[in-house]
Amino acid sequence: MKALIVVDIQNDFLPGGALAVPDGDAIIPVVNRLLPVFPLVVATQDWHPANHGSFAANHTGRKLFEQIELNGLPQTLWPVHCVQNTPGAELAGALSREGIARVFPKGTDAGIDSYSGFFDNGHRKSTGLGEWLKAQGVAELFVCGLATDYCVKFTALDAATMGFKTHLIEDASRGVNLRPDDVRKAIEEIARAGIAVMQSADLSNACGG
Ligand code: VGL
Ligand code: ZN
Repeated sequence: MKALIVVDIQNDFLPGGALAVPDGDAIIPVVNRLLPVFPLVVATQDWHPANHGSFAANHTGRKLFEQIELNGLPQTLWPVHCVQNTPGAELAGALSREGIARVFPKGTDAGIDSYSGFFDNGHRKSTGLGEWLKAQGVAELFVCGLATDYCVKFTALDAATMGFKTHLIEDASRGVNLRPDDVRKAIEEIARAGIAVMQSADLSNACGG
């Protein structure tokens, strides 16, 4: 079976949000059109405690977007975002929730970040997403959402590593581009991992609209 993973389409990643992805809201109508094309859709939700180690505000003397080491792993310091039970952490209001079977939270452990929807950045703990998808009989995954150069990239790479036939839907994703070439480089890295980079129109055409 095929499934769609919708990565982190949350208010804080939309224009006006705490960690806004440029043009991030442009993907919502594209994703809404994709939802009915798939027999199964899951979403990931960045879901941090307020004391999360990825927040610059939790490290005195550190600046936004600086690189530090957090419990032995490289860590970019982000603005406070997607704090559990705050409006910024909610899935975007314009996203069609009824098409989404299950939501998998990630980044819940204050000591380690989790860009991938499958594992934390140290691959220490699973979120349960991969095991659940396999139990549903899913063999082929389509990944889209925010942000192409972080959570979408690492979700797609882990999907491929877990043995799913994996596709990235490029125009249903947007990136942060902290450095101007980050999205382009992320897409190249994704393609090098054997993941098919495609556009939403390819899918709707293949599925007859
Ligand atoms: C993300 C940075 C920090 C993402 C999440 O969803 O891509 N990026 N937390
Ligand atoms: Zn985060």
